[in-house]
Amino acid sequence: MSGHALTRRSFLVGSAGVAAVAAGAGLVSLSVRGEADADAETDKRTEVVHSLCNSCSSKCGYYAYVVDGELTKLIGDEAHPNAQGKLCARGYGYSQIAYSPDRLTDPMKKNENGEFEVIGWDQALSEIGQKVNDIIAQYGPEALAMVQDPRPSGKYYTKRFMNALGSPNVYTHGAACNLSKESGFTQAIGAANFESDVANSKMTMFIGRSYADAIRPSSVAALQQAHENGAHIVLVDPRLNNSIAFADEWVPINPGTDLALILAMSNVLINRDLYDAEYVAANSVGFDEWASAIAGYTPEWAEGITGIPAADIERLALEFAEAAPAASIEPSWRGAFGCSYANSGETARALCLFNTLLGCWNQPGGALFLPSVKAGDLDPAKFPEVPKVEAKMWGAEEYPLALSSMGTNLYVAEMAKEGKVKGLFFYNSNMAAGYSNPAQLAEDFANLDLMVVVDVQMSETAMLADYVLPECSYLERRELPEFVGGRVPVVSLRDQVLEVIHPNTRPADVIFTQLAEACGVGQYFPFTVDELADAQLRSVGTSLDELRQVGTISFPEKAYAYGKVPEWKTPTGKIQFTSEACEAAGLSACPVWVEPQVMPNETVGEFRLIGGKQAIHTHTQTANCEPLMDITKSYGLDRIWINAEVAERLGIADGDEVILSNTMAEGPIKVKVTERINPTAIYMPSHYGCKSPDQHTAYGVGLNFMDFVPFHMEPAYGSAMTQETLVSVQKVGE
Ligand SMILES: Nc1nc2c(c(=O)[nH]1)N[C@H]1C(S)=C(S)[C@@H](COP(=O)(O)OP(=O)(O)OC[C@H]3O[C@@H](n4cnc5c(=O)[nH]c(N)nc54)[C@H](O)[C@@H]3O)O[C@H]1N2
Ligand SMILES: Nc1nc2c(c(=O)[nH]1)N[C@H]1C(S)=C(S)[C@@H](COP(=O)(O)OP(=O)(O)OC[C@H]3O[C@@H](n4cnc5c(=O)[nH]c(N)nc54)[C@H](O)[C@@H]3O)O[C@H]1N2
Ligand code: SF4
Ligand SMILES: [Mo]
Repeated sequence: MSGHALTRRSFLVGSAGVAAVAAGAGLVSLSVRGEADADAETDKRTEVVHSLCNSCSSKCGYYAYVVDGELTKLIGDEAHPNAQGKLCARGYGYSQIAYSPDRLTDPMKKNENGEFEVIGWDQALSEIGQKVNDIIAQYGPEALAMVQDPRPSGKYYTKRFMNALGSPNVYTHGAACNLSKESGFTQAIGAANFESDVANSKMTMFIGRSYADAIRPSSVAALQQAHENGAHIVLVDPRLNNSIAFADEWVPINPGTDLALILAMSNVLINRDLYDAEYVAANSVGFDEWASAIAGYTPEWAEGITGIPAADIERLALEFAEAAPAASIEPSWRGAFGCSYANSGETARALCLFNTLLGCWNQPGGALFLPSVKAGDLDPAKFPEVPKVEAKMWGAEEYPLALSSMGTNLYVAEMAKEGKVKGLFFYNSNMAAGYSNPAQLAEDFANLDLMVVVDVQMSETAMLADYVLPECSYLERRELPEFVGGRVPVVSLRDQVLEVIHPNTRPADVIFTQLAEACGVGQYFPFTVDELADAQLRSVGTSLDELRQVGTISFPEKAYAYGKVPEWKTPTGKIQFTSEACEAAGLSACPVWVEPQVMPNETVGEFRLIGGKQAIHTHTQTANCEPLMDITKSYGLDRIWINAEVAERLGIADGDEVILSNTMAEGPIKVKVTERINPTAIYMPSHYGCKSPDQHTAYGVGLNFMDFVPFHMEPAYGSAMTQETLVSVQKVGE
């Protein structure tokens, strides 16, 4: 156990460990949190506070060093399962948001000329409260909705606020991220996700997932370990991503065709009797139906669709059979089938079924279901229960496979257009830049009677709002405890690192409590965030004070053990090769080949536009961060990628400027010419094209991927289908 790995029982020892590590690193000596020490030579006061990064959903834990009130240093928390002692560049760079000159500092209201005016909190709250009540009186609480990107306090308070008003409409970012993947997995295995045991595997295949670009530090460490252990690591990606540093093979698949690859590999395993028949018989339903449905999906068939030679598809399947059960297809996150295509949900289902053929669930080196801990029941006298909202969320009927924990907020935009949703709140979400067809979204949102955005900077979504409410940055607030699953599950704290910098900013818990009061439902919020945090922590045997001392507390008694047969939480209690819900939603009962909605026609110069993360940026939210944008500018990272042979044919050289266009949008952009991309695709990094002039660093750099994506939703699953789009390029001056 590392010096930072603290358990409840060992926490006193652990606290000393923190001090030892810090002292060893040449810093001032430290006692436990809160007891600041003075540096004798400089007379500066140093405090060390545990917090969680807010630059992406991994929310890595770290220790923040604050010298005389200024943030000076971050050190990754070794006890945090996602950080394992390391942070990525974004974790460091994004911390500067606290000091950004572009921060929102006061509540604002849009006037009749469409300009924002600073107003006081009292006015903002009472006007929003009045409008919410007018909407409820006229249209009912279903006309209200919330879009939020889950944050420790935010996910609790936003849902409680909406439910208290009587609305079930609480949405995450899923429709533009991993909604199809998690919904498809749930149909097949009754769980929204799993984790491949990459480090201990003999073979792992990544389908559109790059640990080295779309970083989580613990994942990068696992991949490096796998590489050192000699695992066979295969990257299926139209683009040679940076994970190749720790991988053996690149399979440059035609984008949108991963389902065909999985079906054909499954076909090989079944035809050659190389699958775990005993495991399948004991744990699943519908296998025979699927086996006959995919009998025609031979490697030769798949070659014509995927562009991968049949011999390679067969070889990969045989290598899997050889390596099983210490092998799996990794679950991915977003890139290939989180929300990209008309076949994304079905690709997710097929992936789980392929892993089932390997018999790899909960096997060393296979695919694991890791434990997590959650808060127990709280005293209802102090934390009154909000009455259950019976109504279904918008989109639940039209997209029945979409997990209700995420929902499809694109459908909410449709409902705004149709006048059924009248009041829309956004928390930590830039939907108007990060979802398909931002221009249409702006038109849809213009129909709202009330649009409220809670943000830290003037996002594109905030620009459209009636009211903008400024949150203090994540370094200036303490939040509810965050429970994190893993080999050893933990609970970790985002504590307040810095004093509030702009006095008129407030944290989410205060904003939503005060909004609730202003809307007449304050009776459901008679507690402070500290009281709630403490109650949640006591329900799992610790306390806020204890967690504040150490930052992360683990639950070793809940640690993962290999070999357990999972409880399949599907309607049949088994792994479902066939799903009644899928059939009822108009899909095939078992996953079969589904064509992408559009396919590029090379002869007329069409390419599929694909996206992907860069290691130094997150979505739309870090482009305004100067230290990170400097890296973009130094390396020309906003360029699009074009295959070298294609470029030669089109007379385009590396560094040339082209016009990228389709029926939706067009714009100038420089080109990186490379052999690292499939010739049918053009890659555009997904972090640029900011249209908010108040973001002085990000504004106008590069193009926004989403401008080129039509507004449409994946049948049954409800995702944005962000890569069902074609583009062409023309050299500037031709
Ligand atoms: N163009 C583009 N679109 C994307 C993606 C992309 O990479 N590029 N990625 C997709 C993926 S994978 C996902 S998960 C979704 C994510 O979708 P979003 O959650 O909408 O992510 P961001 O685009 O980063 O926008 C986050 C917003 O929260 C604000 N914010 C940051 N910190 C705080 C805070 O402390 N408090 C509050 N209240 N607000 C804060 C930021 O200023 C920003 O406006 O986007 C998807 N869409
Ligand atoms: N640096 C960074 N890291 C992040 C984030 C971030 O914004 N920036 N966001 C976090 C979040 S919320 C998410 S969802 C994850 C996303 O994690 P990933 O899903 O790994 O991220 P992406 O870069 O979107 O996609 C991975 C790869 O998919 C490839 N790809 C595109 N289309 C296809 C296809 O049709 N088939 C196949 N096989 N591959 C395809 C892309 O070329 C890319 O290399 O990253 C997380 N980590
Ligand atoms: S992966 Fe990087 S950006 Fe994401 S939470 Fe961890 S340190 Fe922050
Ligand atoms: Mo995401």
